[in-house]
Amino acid sequence: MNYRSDIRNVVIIAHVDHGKTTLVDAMLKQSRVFRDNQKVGELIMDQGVLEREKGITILAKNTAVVYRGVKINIIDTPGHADFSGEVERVISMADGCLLLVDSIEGPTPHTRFVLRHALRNGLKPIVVINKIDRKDSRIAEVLRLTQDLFLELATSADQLGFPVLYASAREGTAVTELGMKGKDITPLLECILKEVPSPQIESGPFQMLVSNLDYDSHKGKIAIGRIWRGKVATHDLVVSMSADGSVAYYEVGEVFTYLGLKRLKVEEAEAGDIVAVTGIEKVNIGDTIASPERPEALPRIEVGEPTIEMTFGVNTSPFAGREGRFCTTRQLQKRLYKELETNLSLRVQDTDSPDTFLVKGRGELHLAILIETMRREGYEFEVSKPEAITKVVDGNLVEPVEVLTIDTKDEYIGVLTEMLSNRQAQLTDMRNDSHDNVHLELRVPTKGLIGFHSAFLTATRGEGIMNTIFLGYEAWHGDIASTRNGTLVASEQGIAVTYGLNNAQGRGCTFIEPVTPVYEGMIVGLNSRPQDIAINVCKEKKKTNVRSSTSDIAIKLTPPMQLSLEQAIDFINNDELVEVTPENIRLRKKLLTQAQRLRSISSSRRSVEKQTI
Ligand SMILES: Nc1nc2c(ncn2[C@@H]2O[C@H](COP(=O)(O)OP(=O)(O)OP(=O)(O)O)[C@@H](O)[C@H]2O)c(=O)[nH]1
Ligand SMILES: [Mg+2]
Repeated sequence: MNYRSDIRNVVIIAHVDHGKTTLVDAMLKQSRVFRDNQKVGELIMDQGVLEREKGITILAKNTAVVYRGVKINIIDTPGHADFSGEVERVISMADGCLLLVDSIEGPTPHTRFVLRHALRNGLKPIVVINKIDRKDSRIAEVLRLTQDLFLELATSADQLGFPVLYASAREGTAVTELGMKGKDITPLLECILKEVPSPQIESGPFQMLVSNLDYDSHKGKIAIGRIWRGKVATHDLVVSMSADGSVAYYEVGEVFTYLGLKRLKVEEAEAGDIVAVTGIEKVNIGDTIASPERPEALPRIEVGEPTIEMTFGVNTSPFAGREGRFCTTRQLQKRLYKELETNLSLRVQDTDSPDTFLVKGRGELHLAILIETMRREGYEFEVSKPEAITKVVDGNLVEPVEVLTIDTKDEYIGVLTEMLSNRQAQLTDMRNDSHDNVHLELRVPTKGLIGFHSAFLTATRGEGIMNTIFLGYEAWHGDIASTRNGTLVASEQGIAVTYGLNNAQGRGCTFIEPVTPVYEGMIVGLNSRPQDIAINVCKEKKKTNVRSSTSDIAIKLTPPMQLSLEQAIDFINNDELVEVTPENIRLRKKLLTQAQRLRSISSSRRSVEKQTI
């Protein structure tokens, strides 16, 4: 075995918002990979439109900096639990990891999840306590908690001797001892050079594991991954080995390595490096590309199972086809199956209905991002309420369970406890500090978390942070009754008017503005009572000869509650759908006419009565 001392491969892992992408900014800026006058801003690696809008990383990405003649390949990962499949996808490219821990929040259940994964993959860890510039930081305590986490998770004694750095990613500084004045990020780069093992390489015929894919309109598919053995050069003949054991021959087009935000075209690249190659038309993540001399497949990338599912169907609303560019079953099916090529923790299945597909993901945000991406691409479709994926193990029904952590103010404990007990949550830990802050940890079945996020934000008036992480499967805890009120349902197709909406506001709150086109069965508001009621929001005031008083003319409507896509998905019940188009997000009943809905209620009642007889 040989080592390449001119390369280091590191992955940055942490809980959401602990500062991974900001730390990459600091390394990129210090390595002067930008022109002096280039405006790069912040969170440079978060280039996706949704990443920018939401301020979170969604996809893991590669970059590289050169420090003292050594190329450091850096992989930035998302910290949100819904995207943990991304961490699993890229971790095998690295030899070391930077575990970031926020100096206030400390290690979280997600920090435990990513660290466990990194240690199991044999990565050499470096701990970076970040945000030390924050006044309320509690560095000593956070370090102790991180050490405890290592004691719990280390698989060998040498993993316990991890180096610790203290950083302010935002200021671009890191120090090795607390109290030292930070100047730049050099101590971190030095530490990476010293602590992260040089990549081990095997000489022999070329072999690389594909960990990511990209597309280019001219170059076609681009396979990205680490070379484990040998070299690859332009025009080399290679074989690609897929999951079903099939083998295809290709000629390599171009070979690229990383530097800063660019890919550099190179004539050849060698084992230990992370490269992007073109010319391999049919390749998927997890496939091995190798020399035909020794076509041996590397172990495939394993990612955890999805926990929730929902249906994606062709839009069946009366407004179908009006706003989308891609509306047919074939287009929807093709797009969903294409997503599987890069979105490793997603699953798509056909259903009994040819127009509907079952899509499974790691959480509501995972699926919501897919929906939002598709709608921006011009797709129009309808989705159902997400549901937890249950399984039968040894004849017993089991369901996914998650750890929920909440940080909020003391005053919300009462309301949260009530909400959570209705959702079958069990409190496992509760800690207060001297400033009326409370930290709660609970075990909750995934089904109890569906729709919880919006309710949580409302209950805590935005003064709370919640995070969840998958724990495992447990015996079915029983059904949860919906606690949501009924809806206000449009009884006729037409254009909503102020008078009609004002009537609706007498019953509850509304979701739409005047002049919004509506159809029969569309949900236009939330009733203040448990039942659904049909209401004609297109109804105009009767014109009479009697002159109306001014108060009659100037009806003042309360501004509507406008639901975002995620809130809409959170909101609906099993008998409802969200209609998604590039222009609108509408909520609707599955059964559009009131007669159909009444018939369905009475038939379900009859079946309950039959069972009780
Ligand atoms: N005060 C302070 N804020 C920081 C520091 N590092 C990051 N932040 C802020 O923390 C927030 C989250 O930073 P990100 O770099 O996006 O965090 P992340 O870990 O990449 O988040 P995800 O990719 O979504 O998991 C941003 O508002 C940063 O400006 C720091 O050292 N000090
Ligand atoms: Mg990030």
